[in-house]
Amino acid sequence: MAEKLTDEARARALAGLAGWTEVDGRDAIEKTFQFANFNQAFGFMSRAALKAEKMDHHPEWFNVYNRVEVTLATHDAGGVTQKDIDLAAFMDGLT
Ligand code: H2B
Repeated sequence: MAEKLTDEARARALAGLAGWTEVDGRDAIEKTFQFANFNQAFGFMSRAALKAEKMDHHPEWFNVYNRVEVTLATHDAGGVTQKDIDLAAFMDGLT
């Protein structure tokens, strides 16, 4: 099972990811993606969903029209692991 990152390792990983921040009161990271329209937002979600399924690692997310709010944590580990960092980087690469 993936191991929870230490505070230091998580901070270091976040420093290399644009726009991702720690969630208040929870060991998780979050980012809000903004797109031109729903079509773009849903295309992003579709591509991310295929990757998530392949990784067996799934996002928590909320979509309204052109906005996608994403929270990443590894539920089995109770916090942020390298899997979350990898999925975050993949999502950034889609934009
Ligand atoms: N996604 C996330 N974000 N965290 C998990 O711990 C997790 C998951 N576990 N997707 C997977 C599925 C697990 O429940 C299945 C049984 O492999």
